[in-house]
Amino acid sequence: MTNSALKKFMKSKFIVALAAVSLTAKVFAGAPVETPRQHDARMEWWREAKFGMFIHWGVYSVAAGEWDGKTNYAEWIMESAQIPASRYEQFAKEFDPVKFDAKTFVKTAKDAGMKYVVITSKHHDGFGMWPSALTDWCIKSTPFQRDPLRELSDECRKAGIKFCLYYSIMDWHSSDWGTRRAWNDVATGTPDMDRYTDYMKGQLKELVTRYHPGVLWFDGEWESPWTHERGVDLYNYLRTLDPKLIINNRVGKARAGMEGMDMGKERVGDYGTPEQQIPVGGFGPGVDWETCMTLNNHWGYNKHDDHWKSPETIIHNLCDIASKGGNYLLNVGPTSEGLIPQPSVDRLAEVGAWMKVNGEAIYDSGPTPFGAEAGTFSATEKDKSGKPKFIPAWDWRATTKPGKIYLEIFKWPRDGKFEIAGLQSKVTKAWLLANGKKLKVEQTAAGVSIVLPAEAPDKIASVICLKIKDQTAKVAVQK
Ligand code: H79
Repeated sequence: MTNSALKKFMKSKFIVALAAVSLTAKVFAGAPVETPRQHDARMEWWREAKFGMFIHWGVYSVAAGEWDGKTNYAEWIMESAQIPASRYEQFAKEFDPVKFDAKTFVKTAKDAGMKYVVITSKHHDGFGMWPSALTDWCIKSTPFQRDPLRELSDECRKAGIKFCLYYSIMDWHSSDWGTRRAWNDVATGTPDMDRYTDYMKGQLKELVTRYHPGVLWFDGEWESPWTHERGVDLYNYLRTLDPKLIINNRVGKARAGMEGMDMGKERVGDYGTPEQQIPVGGFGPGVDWETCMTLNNHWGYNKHDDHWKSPETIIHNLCDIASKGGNYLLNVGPTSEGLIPQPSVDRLAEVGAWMKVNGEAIYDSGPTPFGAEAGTFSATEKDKSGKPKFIPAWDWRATTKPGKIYLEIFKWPRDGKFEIAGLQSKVTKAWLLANGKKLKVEQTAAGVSIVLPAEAPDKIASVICLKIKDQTAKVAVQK
């Protein structure tokens, strides 16, 4: 299987690399005292879950992304189109999502293989999707005399799905948010961030005590009225209200742009939040993060947006993210009638069919032992220059569990074998998740070669499970 040149190459160029460079240390500061074990216990369900549904739903869905002849709006429409708050308030009068059925939402998430749901309780427009005692700018002021958060949280609990809430710190409607828009014609007095923070705490207390969210997902923290100190104080307040709560990093100010990870010392919150992107190379072990992403090009409902991601893209993203140690929070934007758009439902159903067969490789998995980005080298084949043939990472991904490696193969090899150089742990068994079919493995010091059937069992991603003798895979990775 090997030749002496290859052996020499491996000796000189391979290094044992089990840990990637960590760009970001663990993210939490100013938290109520918690041992690492207690922290792991609190994060446990979230780390196992891997795949969740984001729901961007609010009165902006009435506009359906269109205003004054322009059609590229969604949940940012109030700001982007500079709609006077008094006019924007009319959307609430027209928000009557009578077709909303929480059971259907939860079924769509569950059938997709999702384990948690994060719904916007309040987006940047400040509108509350629950009957708040602290403001009329909420679901109380719509014809829809129901409580969607109550209904959804109840159904989630019944279905074993974790119910979680998004909450925007920035508020374009409030009189007290520190950077008041010129078109906020309903605001009065002078903005007062202390009063605003009290209001937020009051609303969040309502949300935590009524709906018991597993996660509070903050956003809109970047404007200057919000400070690190306020972030730490809010984090501590909420963890005191519910010690089990998980809170994302956007409660604080340390997020580095849309990469979503905290840089510098002033870290707050429990996990990083890359937005619309998958971090190159991941962050190595010990860093919790979640990529949030849209299914088309908008978060909130936009009736003109047909740029749907393919099931292939979504499944590959899910594998990619898991192989880098992250979670995938995938968004739907329901209509003002209360329906998840059918193209979203269709795609999620396809992902769910894949997860039903292959979910074992994703849930509760750890990152790849082979290095997140580079790919690997063939154990036997050479390229034109005589070097071991490079197998680029876009052809496959890997995830791990104690004593197991899962290979998610995107592009089925045409030569009937899949090869990984550098795997030093003894493979005792190999099989396809799709049909349980056992696969022949040849292993030498250079790596393994897995003999495959001619046809891929899954045209999007076929998963091979390798049982290995070590609990943690030993791998020599080419630098
Ligand atoms: O709720 C969805 C979007 O409406 C919201 N986040 C997702 C989950 C979102 N808010 N803003 N954006 C998306 C894009 C805004 C980016 C910027 Fe910035 C705000 C660019 C400059 C200020 C964030 C903070 C990136 C750099 C600093």
